[in-house]
Amino acid sequence: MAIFEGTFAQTDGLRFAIVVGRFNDLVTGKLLEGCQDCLKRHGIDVNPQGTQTDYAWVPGAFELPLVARQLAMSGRYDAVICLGAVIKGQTPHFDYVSAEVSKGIAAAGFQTGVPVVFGVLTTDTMQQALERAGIKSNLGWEYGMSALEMASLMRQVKGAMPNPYTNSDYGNPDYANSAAANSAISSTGHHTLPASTVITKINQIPDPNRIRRFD
Ligand code: INI
Repeated sequence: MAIFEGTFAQTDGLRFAIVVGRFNDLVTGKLLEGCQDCLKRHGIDVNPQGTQTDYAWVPGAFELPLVARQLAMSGRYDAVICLGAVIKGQTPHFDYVSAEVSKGIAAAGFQTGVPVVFGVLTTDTMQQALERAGIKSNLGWEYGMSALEMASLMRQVKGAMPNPYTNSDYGNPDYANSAAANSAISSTGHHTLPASTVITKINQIPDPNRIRRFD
Protein backbone atom coordinates (compact mmCIF):
# COMPACT_ATOMS: atom_id res chain seq x y z
CA MET A 1 0.00 0.00 0.00
CA ALA A 2 1.09 3.64 -0.16
CA ILE A 3 1.38 6.86 1.77
CA PHE A 4 0.46 9.98 -0.20
CA GLU A 5 1.97 13.19 1.08
CA GLY A 6 2.37 16.59 -0.56
CA THR A 7 5.82 18.12 -0.92
CA PHE A 8 6.87 21.75 -1.28
CA ALA A 9 10.01 21.20 -3.33
CA GLN A 10 8.90 20.20 -6.83
CA THR A 11 6.89 23.17 -7.99
CA ASP A 12 7.88 23.27 -11.66
CA GLY A 13 4.83 23.32 -13.86
CA LEU A 14 2.32 23.82 -11.05
CA ARG A 15 -0.38 26.34 -11.90
CA PHE A 16 -2.51 28.35 -9.54
CA ALA A 17 -5.43 30.72 -9.72
CA ILE A 18 -5.90 33.23 -6.93
CA VAL A 19 -9.35 34.75 -6.47
CA VAL A 20 -9.46 37.84 -4.25
CA GLY A 21 -12.37 39.74 -2.74
CA ARG A 22 -12.21 43.53 -3.04
CA PHE A 23 -14.37 44.00 0.07
CA ASN A 24 -12.07 44.86 3.00
CA ASP A 25 -9.20 45.12 0.53
CA LEU A 26 -6.98 46.61 3.21
CA VAL A 27 -6.99 43.05 4.57
CA THR A 28 -7.33 40.98 1.39
CA GLY A 29 -4.53 42.90 -0.32
CA LYS A 30 -2.23 41.93 2.57
CA LEU A 31 -3.37 38.29 2.41
CA LEU A 32 -2.54 38.34 -1.29
CA GLU A 33 0.95 39.70 -0.58
CA GLY A 34 1.57 36.96 2.00
CA CYS A 35 0.30 34.29 -0.36
CA GLN A 36 2.42 35.54 -3.26
CA ASP A 37 5.49 35.70 -1.03
CA CYS A 38 4.97 32.07 -0.06
CA LEU A 39 4.46 30.84 -3.61
CA LYS A 40 7.39 32.90 -4.92
CA ARG A 41 9.76 31.56 -2.29
CA HIS A 42 8.77 28.05 -3.31
CA GLY A 43 9.74 28.71 -6.91
CA ILE A 44 6.39 29.74 -8.37
CA ASP A 45 6.31 32.58 -10.89
CA VAL A 46 3.60 34.83 -9.43
CA ASN A 47 3.76 37.36 -12.25
CA PRO A 48 0.32 37.59 -13.89
CA GLN A 49 2.06 37.73 -17.28
CA GLY A 50 3.82 34.45 -16.52
CA THR A 51 2.66 30.87 -16.94
CA GLN A 52 2.07 29.77 -13.35
CA THR A 53 -0.36 32.17 -11.68
CA ASP A 54 -3.58 33.79 -12.80
CA TYR A 55 -5.66 36.23 -10.77
CA ALA A 56 -9.34 37.13 -10.55
CA TRP A 57 -10.87 39.91 -8.46
CA VAL A 58 -14.45 39.64 -7.20
CA PRO A 59 -16.62 42.21 -5.37
CA GLY A 60 -16.73 40.36 -2.05
CA ALA A 61 -16.33 37.02 -0.33
CA PHE A 62 -19.81 35.94 -1.37
CA GLU A 63 -18.67 35.84 -5.02
CA LEU A 64 -15.52 33.81 -4.38
CA PRO A 65 -17.07 30.31 -4.82
CA LEU A 66 -18.65 30.96 -8.20
CA VAL A 67 -15.47 32.26 -9.79
CA ALA A 68 -13.30 29.67 -8.03
CA ARG A 69 -15.50 26.88 -9.37
CA GLN A 70 -15.41 28.27 -12.90
CA LEU A 71 -11.63 28.53 -12.82
CA ALA A 72 -11.27 25.05 -11.33
CA MET A 73 -13.53 23.60 -14.04
CA SER A 74 -11.15 24.85 -16.73
CA GLY A 75 -8.77 22.04 -15.85
CA ARG A 76 -5.97 24.56 -16.07
CA TYR A 77 -4.98 24.80 -12.41
CA ASP A 78 -3.51 22.51 -9.77
CA ALA A 79 -5.21 24.55 -7.07
CA VAL A 80 -7.38 27.62 -6.70
CA ILE A 81 -6.82 29.93 -3.74
CA CYS A 82 -9.70 32.06 -2.45
CA LEU A 83 -8.79 35.12 -0.38
CA GLY A 84 -11.37 37.15 1.48
CA ALA A 85 -12.13 38.91 4.76
CA VAL A 86 -15.55 38.81 6.36
CA ILE A 87 -15.75 41.11 9.37
CA LYS A 88 -18.69 41.28 11.78
CA GLY A 89 -20.81 44.42 11.65
CA GLN A 90 -23.98 45.59 13.38
CA THR A 91 -26.28 43.30 11.40
CA PRO A 92 -26.55 39.54 10.68
CA HIS A 93 -25.05 40.12 7.21
CA PHE A 94 -21.76 38.61 8.37
CA ASP A 95 -23.44 35.30 9.18
CA TYR A 96 -25.05 34.99 5.77
CA VAL A 97 -21.88 35.86 3.88
CA SER A 98 -19.56 33.67 5.95
CA ALA A 99 -21.90 30.65 5.85
CA GLU A 100 -22.29 30.82 2.08
CA VAL A 101 -18.65 31.42 1.30
CA SER A 102 -17.43 28.49 3.38
CA LYS A 103 -20.01 26.08 1.97
CA GLY A 104 -19.49 27.39 -1.55
CA ILE A 105 -15.73 27.03 -1.49
CA ALA A 106 -16.01 23.48 -0.16
CA ALA A 107 -18.52 22.68 -2.91
CA ALA A 108 -16.27 24.15 -5.60
CA GLY A 109 -13.52 21.73 -4.58
CA PHE A 110 -15.81 18.71 -4.31
CA GLN A 111 -17.54 19.39 -7.59
CA THR A 112 -14.40 19.91 -9.65
CA GLY A 113 -11.84 17.66 -7.98
CA VAL A 114 -9.45 20.61 -7.82
CA PRO A 115 -8.21 21.79 -4.41
CA VAL A 116 -9.85 25.10 -3.56
CA VAL A 117 -8.19 26.75 -0.58
CA PHE A 118 -10.40 28.48 1.98
CA GLY A 119 -8.35 31.61 2.57
CA VAL A 120 -11.12 33.66 4.11
CA LEU A 121 -10.72 35.38 7.45
CA THR A 122 -13.91 35.56 9.52
CA THR A 123 -13.34 37.89 12.44
CA ASP A 124 -15.23 40.02 14.95
CA THR A 125 -13.18 43.15 14.30
CA MET A 126 -10.96 44.80 11.71
CA GLN A 127 -8.15 44.71 14.29
CA GLN A 128 -8.38 40.91 14.49
CA ALA A 129 -8.35 40.68 10.70
CA LEU A 130 -5.32 42.93 10.34
CA GLU A 131 -3.45 40.97 12.99
CA ARG A 132 -3.90 37.87 10.82
CA ALA A 133 -3.01 39.68 7.61
CA GLY A 134 0.42 41.01 8.43
CA ILE A 135 0.46 42.88 11.75
CA LYS A 136 1.25 39.74 13.76
CA SER A 137 1.29 36.95 11.24
CA ASN A 138 0.06 36.72 7.68
CA LEU A 139 -2.29 33.83 7.04
CA GLY A 140 -1.92 34.48 3.33
CA TRP A 141 1.37 32.60 3.64
CA GLU A 142 -0.42 29.58 5.19
CA TYR A 143 -2.99 29.61 2.40
CA GLY A 144 -0.15 29.50 -0.13
CA MET A 145 1.35 26.52 1.72
CA SER A 146 -1.99 24.72 1.68
CA ALA A 147 -2.25 25.26 -2.07
CA LEU A 148 1.28 23.95 -2.68
CA GLU A 149 0.71 20.91 -0.49
CA MET A 150 -2.65 20.05 -1.99
CA ALA A 151 -1.45 20.60 -5.56
CA SER A 152 1.45 18.24 -4.99
CA LEU A 153 -0.69 15.69 -3.13
CA MET A 154 -3.38 15.61 -5.80
CA ARG A 155 -0.79 15.12 -8.56
CA GLN A 156 0.54 12.12 -6.66
CA VAL A 157 -2.89 10.66 -6.00
CA LYS A 158 -3.98 11.17 -9.60
CA GLY A 159 -0.70 9.76 -10.90
CA ALA A 160 -1.23 6.61 -8.90
CA MET A 161 -4.72 6.07 -10.25
CA PRO A 162 -5.09 5.72 -13.99
CA ASN A 163 -8.60 7.10 -14.03
CA PRO A 164 -9.59 9.22 -17.03
CA TYR A 165 -11.79 11.33 -14.78
CA THR A 166 -9.02 12.33 -12.45
CA ASN A 167 -5.63 12.15 -14.11
CA SER A 168 -3.73 15.13 -15.48
CA ASP A 169 -4.54 14.23 -19.09
CA TYR A 170 -8.19 14.88 -18.36
CA GLY A 171 -9.56 17.04 -21.13
CA ASN A 172 -6.80 16.25 -23.59
CA PRO A 173 -8.51 14.85 -26.72
CA ASP A 174 -5.37 12.94 -27.73
CA TYR A 175 -5.44 11.16 -24.41
CA ALA A 176 -9.19 10.70 -24.51
CA ASN A 177 -8.95 8.65 -27.66
CA SER A 178 -5.81 6.78 -26.74
CA ALA A 179 -5.33 3.16 -25.85
CA ALA A 180 -4.19 4.33 -22.39
CA ALA A 181 -7.53 5.99 -21.75
CA ASN A 182 -9.40 2.93 -22.89
CA SER A 183 -7.40 0.64 -20.66
CA ALA A 184 -7.79 3.11 -17.76
CA ILE A 185 -11.51 3.08 -18.25
CA SER A 186 -11.69 -0.68 -18.13
CA SER A 187 -9.40 -0.91 -15.10
CA THR A 188 -11.05 1.64 -12.84
CA GLY A 189 -14.65 0.68 -12.49
CA HIS A 190 -15.90 2.86 -15.32
CA HIS A 191 -16.28 -0.26 -17.45
CA THR A 192 -19.92 -0.37 -16.40
CA LEU A 193 -20.43 2.49 -18.87
CA PRO A 194 -19.77 1.83 -22.54
CA ALA A 195 -16.28 3.20 -23.30
CA SER A 196 -17.66 5.40 -26.07
CA THR A 197 -19.90 7.21 -23.54
CA VAL A 198 -16.95 8.02 -21.34
CA ILE A 199 -14.81 9.19 -24.24
CA THR A 200 -17.58 11.51 -25.36
CA LYS A 201 -17.72 13.08 -21.91
CA ILE A 202 -13.99 13.61 -21.85
CA ASN A 203 -14.13 15.32 -25.23
CA GLN A 204 -16.68 17.79 -23.89
CA ILE A 205 -14.17 19.29 -21.46
CA PRO A 206 -13.16 22.75 -22.74
CA ASP A 207 -9.81 23.01 -24.47
CA PRO A 208 -7.49 24.54 -21.82
CA ASN A 209 -5.71 26.53 -24.56
CA ARG A 210 -8.91 28.43 -25.21
CA ILE A 211 -9.48 29.44 -21.58
CA ARG A 212 -9.37 33.21 -21.17
CA ARG A 213 -6.47 34.50 -19.09
CA PHE A 214 -7.10 36.96 -16.25
CA ASP A 215 -4.06 39.15 -16.82
N1 INI B 1 -18.00 40.89 1.73
C1 INI B 1 -16.82 40.57 2.28
O1 INI B 1 -15.92 40.08 1.57
N2 INI B 1 -16.61 40.82 3.60
C2 INI B 1 -17.55 41.36 4.40
O2 INI B 1 -17.28 41.56 5.60
C3 INI B 1 -18.80 41.68 3.84
N3 INI B 1 -19.83 42.26 4.67
O3 INI B 1 -19.70 42.21 5.89
O4 INI B 1 -20.80 42.79 4.14
C4 INI B 1 -19.02 41.43 2.46
N4 INI B 1 -20.17 41.73 1.86
C5 INI B 1 -20.34 41.76 0.43
C6 INI B 1 -20.66 40.40 -0.16
O5 INI B 1 -19.55 39.56 -0.10
C7 INI B 1 -21.10 40.51 -1.61
O6 INI B 1 -20.05 41.02 -2.38
C8 INI B 1 -22.31 41.41 -1.80
O7 INI B 1 -23.36 41.01 -0.94
C9 INI B 1 -22.82 41.33 -3.27
O8 INI B 1 -23.21 40.01 -3.60
